[in-house]
Formats: sequence, C-alpha cells, structure tokens
Amino acid sequence: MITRFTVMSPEEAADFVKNDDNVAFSGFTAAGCPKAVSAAIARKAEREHAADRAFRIGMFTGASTGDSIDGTLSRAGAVKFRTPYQSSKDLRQAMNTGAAPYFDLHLSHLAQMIRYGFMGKINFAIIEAADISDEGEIVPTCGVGIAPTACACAEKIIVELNERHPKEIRGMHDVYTPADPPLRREIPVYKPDDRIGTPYIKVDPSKILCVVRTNLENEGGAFAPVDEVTARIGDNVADFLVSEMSSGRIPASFLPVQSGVGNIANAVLGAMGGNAAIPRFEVYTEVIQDAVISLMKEDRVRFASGCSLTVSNPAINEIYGNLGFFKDKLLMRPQEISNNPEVIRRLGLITINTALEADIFGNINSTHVGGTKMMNGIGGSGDFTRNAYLSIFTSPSVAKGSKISAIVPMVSHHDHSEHSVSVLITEQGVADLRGKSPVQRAQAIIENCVHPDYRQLLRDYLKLGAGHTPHDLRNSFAFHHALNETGDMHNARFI
Ligand code: 0RQ
Repeated sequence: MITRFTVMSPEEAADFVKNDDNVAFSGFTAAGCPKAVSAAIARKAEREHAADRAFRIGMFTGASTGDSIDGTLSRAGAVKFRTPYQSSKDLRQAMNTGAAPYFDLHLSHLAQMIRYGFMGKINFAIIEAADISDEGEIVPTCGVGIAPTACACAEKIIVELNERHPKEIRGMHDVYTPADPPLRREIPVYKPDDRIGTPYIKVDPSKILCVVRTNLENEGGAFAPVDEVTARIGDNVADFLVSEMSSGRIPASFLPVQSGVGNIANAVLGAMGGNAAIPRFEVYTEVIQDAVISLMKEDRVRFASGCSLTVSNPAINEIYGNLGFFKDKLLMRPQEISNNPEVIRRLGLITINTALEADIFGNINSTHVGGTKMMNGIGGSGDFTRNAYLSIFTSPSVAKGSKISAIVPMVSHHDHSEHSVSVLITEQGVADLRGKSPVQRAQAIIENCVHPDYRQLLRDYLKLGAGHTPHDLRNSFAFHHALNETGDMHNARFI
C-alpha cells in the first residue's frame, strides 16, 4: 500500500523531465521497462516541437526496450543520446541517419560506467515496480537491468507501479551492486542459484518524486515457430555438446548455459532440452526466454538465473499463475552480475550467441549490416563470449533468400575476434576452431559451415593470400561489393 508517496498521472510525472535531461530506465529487453511515463515524455516532446522548442533527452536502459520507450521517443525525434542496446525499427532508422546518436557497449559495463561518472549526470530514473514500501524498497518486475545504479545515481526517481505484476514476485530478484575500485572484492556467486543481495532495490525515499499507477501488459513479442533451418542449427548444437560430453571435455554433470536472444537461441535451447543425452542443466544467462520455461516444466532445466524474464505474455501469465512452482527456480539479477566476466569465467559457461556475419578465420560481426548500418548492438554477446568455458556462435549459412552468405572472406565489422570464438555452427554443420591455425580454421569453416553455393568461391579466396592469416586485401570485400552492386553475393569475382 502506498501511503508516503505522491501519486501522479503519467503526464504530470513526464512534466518534470526537461529538454536535455538524462533519463535512466529500468528493465532489460521489453521486460521490466516502464511504459506510461516514457510514452507521456514522447507526447511532451511532440508538443514542445510543435511549439518550436527543443526537446531531446539522453536515454540509458538495460538493453532493448518496448515500443513505449524506444519506439515512441525516436518517432517523436526526442533522442539526444542512447545507450547501450536496442532493437527498435524506428530507433534503428534514426541511429543510421545520425538523428539519434548511439553508444554501443558491453552490457556488463554500463552500470559501473555510470557510477564512475563516465556517462554524465542522470537526472531521472524511471523504474517499473511490482511493489514499493514506505522505506523505499522497490521490487522490480520482470527485468532488472541497470535499475539499482540508476536509482542510486539519479537525482530523482519516478516509480511506475504496474498492477499486472503480483507483489508476490518479491524474492525473485537478487539485487547486488559491487563496490567500485579500489574497494571492489570478488562477486560471491559460486553457483547459478547463489543469492548475494536483497530481493528489492533500496532507495532513499526522499528521492522518489512520485508514483504512477499502471496496469499495462508486457510489450514483448511472440517467437516465430521453429523452422527447418533453426531446427537443424539447434540439433547441430545439441549433437556437438553431446560429443563434447562423450569425449570428457564437458563434465557429465554438464555446465551452466548462456543463450542469446531471438528465434535461433530459442530453437537451440529447445533442441538441447529434447536431446536425452544432455542431462538436466542450469542456465546462467541474461535473457530467460520461453524455451527455458517449457524446459523447466519438463524438468529439463533445474534453475535459471538471468537479468530478465523476456517471455511471451502467455508465458509470463503462466509463471505468475504458478509462482509456487517457478519462484525458487528463477532469479533475476542486475546486468553487471548476470553478465559479469568474473562470474562467467568462474562458473564455466557454455555460451551460445548468434552472428550476423562470420569470416572464414572465425571473426564475428554481431552488429553492423554491410559494415555500416547498426542492427541492434553487441548486447551481452561480448561479455559472455570472451569469458566462456566454450563459446559457440550460431547463424543460418545464408540470409535474404541466399543472396547473402553469412560467411565471408573478411567481416565488414568486427565485434568478437578469432581469439574468443571456439566453435561456429550453421545448419550445414559444425566448425570446431579450438587449437587451429587460421588456415585450418578457414578449411573447417568452409567445408562444414558454408552454404554449398558459396564454398568454391571461399576456397578460391583462401588461395589468393599469403602469410599467417592469408587475406588478399584487394578482394577481402568482394562479397560485399557484389551485394552492393548486383544485389547478390553469388556474383562475387576476385581480381
Ligand atoms: O532480417 O529481420 O529482415 O528478416 O538480419 O537475423 O537470422 O533472424 O537472427 O533475429 O537472431 O538476429 C545478430 C542481429 C541476429 C542478433 C542478430 C538479417 C536477417 C534478418 C535477423 P529480417 P536472424 P536474429 C543476448 C546476446 C547481438 C547481441 C547479442 C543480435 C535479420 O542475434 O542482435 O548477441 N545479436 N546479444 O535476414 C544482412 C547478413 C545478415 C542479415 C542476417 N549477413 N547481412 N542481413 N541478416 N544475416 C541478448 C542481449 O544482449 C540483450
């Protein structure tokens, strides 16, 4: 029950936010994000612009958001600055025309960068809550993100109290903020289900400007059904992991799994769960998706620690309707803990992320189409890949009706280097890159992962260069030139 805080409408709360302010939002993906106040800020921006007054804000989030943050504010032309990850069509367009400056960074870094003062002042934290006490204990909803640091560093806090989320989810979050250097100690997570913090974000109640009551459902979308390509990728990952267990390179008790976001990631987890040779496993990840919930019900996943419950609305309703079953199996942490390199290395994670483009030597582009246009951002893929026990990248071998080969001579943008990538898996097969020289890696990738349409072209490319990593710089981007000039990488020719 709220007794202490002033209740306001979204419009009244939004009115505190002024041109040029910096605002930090709770949540991670659309899960846990506020919706009403951000949409009201966008309407305020439209009114200000109509009156010929400037109105743009700096935006800090956990990861991507729902349409009520990135969609409404970018369509209103109200983005002064945005970090660290997004997946909105409208914001993407604004970023790629320069209308919305975007800083893409590893998700585990953002909260500490804010605390270090690297990112400037935060004027407002806008936090979606399932509950709030007079003492300033805020229970987040389905995603934590940077909310603890946002609350600690912001001058003022606006709380969106969303009645769709039951107060009884208190206990599903573990809020812990490491001390900053030189005082930082180890983060004492030794098992995925270790709890090290509080089940709420503790804030100074005097910083809470107001509470906005809402009853809005999550904005997350549904997943595409598994198709032939994603099913084959999933099976290839599961079969590879089984062979690693048989050879003793993964312990018989298995290791915790991190899996990226999207349809491929969902299909991979489904295939792992369906493979009887893989024992019941644990998940230590950032985004807990629908497949994890299904596998929990089938007793194939024992426990999942993440930063958000990025699940469809039927799945979230099922969790809330059956808290007795799910509450001790799901835990949400701030992203600087879910994605923490120290913890990832200690737990020995098997990490599975999706590439936009890979090159024959094992370098990965996760972010830029054609080397120039930002798709989403690096997200947590770098946090996990660089520190994994076993880092796997998956991708369909071709895109856009096979006019694009996902595997090219040289990546057009570089997010994950050959030094961090252990295994590449497409629907064609598996390239195990561990312990191989660049030429050996290229041979494994071309023969096992590349679509048959593009294999000969890439074999020919490999013969052109010399040196340890035999690139031929006149021809490294022949695939991309062919796509730009003819609309089809099949037309790539080497000079
Ligand atoms: O286009 O949307 O028009 O159909 O890219 O590709 O194959 O559907 O795969 O949705 O999993 O996205 C890397 C972007 C993959 C994502 C990326 C086109 C393709 C399609 C999407 P359409 P798919 P996904 C956890 C970890 C970085 C962050 C990360 C991502 C669209 O996984 O953002 O890993 N990763 N975070 O047709 C041009 C190519 C292409 C291409 C595919 N080579 N060139 N277009 N496409 N390959 C999550 C968080 O951190 C929160």
